[in-house]
Amino acid sequence: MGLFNKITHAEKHDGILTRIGDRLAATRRGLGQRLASLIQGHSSVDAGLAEDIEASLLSADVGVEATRDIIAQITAAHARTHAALYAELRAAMLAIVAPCAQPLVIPHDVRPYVILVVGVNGAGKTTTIGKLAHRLQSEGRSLMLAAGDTFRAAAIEQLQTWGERNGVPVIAQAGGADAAAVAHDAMQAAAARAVDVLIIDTAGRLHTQTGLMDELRKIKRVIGRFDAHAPHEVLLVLDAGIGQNALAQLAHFHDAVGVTGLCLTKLDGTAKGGILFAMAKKTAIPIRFIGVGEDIGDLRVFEAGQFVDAILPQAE
Ligand SMILES: Nc1nc2c(ncn2[C@@H]2O[C@H](COP(=O)(O)OP(=O)(O)O)[C@@H](O)[C@H]2O)c(=O)[nH]1
Ligand SMILES: [Mg+2]
Repeated sequence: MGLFNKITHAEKHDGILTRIGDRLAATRRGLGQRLASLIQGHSSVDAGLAEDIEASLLSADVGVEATRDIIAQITAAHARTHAALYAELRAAMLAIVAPCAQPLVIPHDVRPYVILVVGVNGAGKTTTIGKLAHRLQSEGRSLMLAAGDTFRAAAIEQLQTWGERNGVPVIAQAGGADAAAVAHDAMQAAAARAVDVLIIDTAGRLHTQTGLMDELRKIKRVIGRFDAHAPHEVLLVLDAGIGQNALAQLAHFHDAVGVTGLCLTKLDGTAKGGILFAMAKKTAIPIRFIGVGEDIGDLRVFEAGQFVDAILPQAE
């Protein structure tokens, strides 16, 4: 029985790995396979190889600092075999993202645990909420969603659709309503129904950024009146494909509402997955989840080793 359990667990792990590898295929091709073929036939790093590796890392949005770290580590390692060099490369990449692999832990004695989801239009907030609701529900939590993106009626309907798919109540008002009022209603309803987790969607329009940030601050204040520790998580959703812009977005949202965790979406559609290394190096902010597709199951807890292995082909 014990052995059987071990085998199925290992198989399950392999399955996830393969699928993540498939989903991250663009970054794997653009970064991982380029790195692998560059160091093919090398057992140590000379100046020419260092330059080529640097160019590959930079073009995949790994960023200057993380790139410098990786080059320094594989150069200092003085590997003598190709396998050792490859292992050093993996270790150097892992060392950068590992500190950010801090999963979202929702304590059982906080009710409702409030997650405020922020990010610019199109980043994937509403989709991430739908996936996250599904994930938390399958872990046995009761959920409620709040349609705090009141800017467009379509945004409210989109969240309601996710609510229906998950069988989760959605607190909403008509389009154009005050988002903070929706948050207020939701806090009240979540307490009345004793739900475990309340996830609040928000608007992300960019052209009135000051207005947006003021609105988010107001939502946060309203939530805080119900529970001084709420929101317990301010989850910033970022489209991984936007490259270095992701760092600027993080800075803006962090200044306004204090981001506590990240979800990097659309990693399935970009070769620029290297941005996670740049973010990790620059900010060390917890990366809670990655989005690897549009389906309900396409939200994964960010695991550093799994991520690096999905990007970097296994050494032959
Ligand atoms: N391929 C892919 N598409 C995604 C992912 N996350 C979101 N999307 C798509 O991105 C678009 C915008 O998502 P949405 O949740 O409406 O963004 P919002 O404006 O931030 O709420 C939608 O078409 C989603 O299906 C992801 O991880 N992978
Ligand atoms: Mg939305």
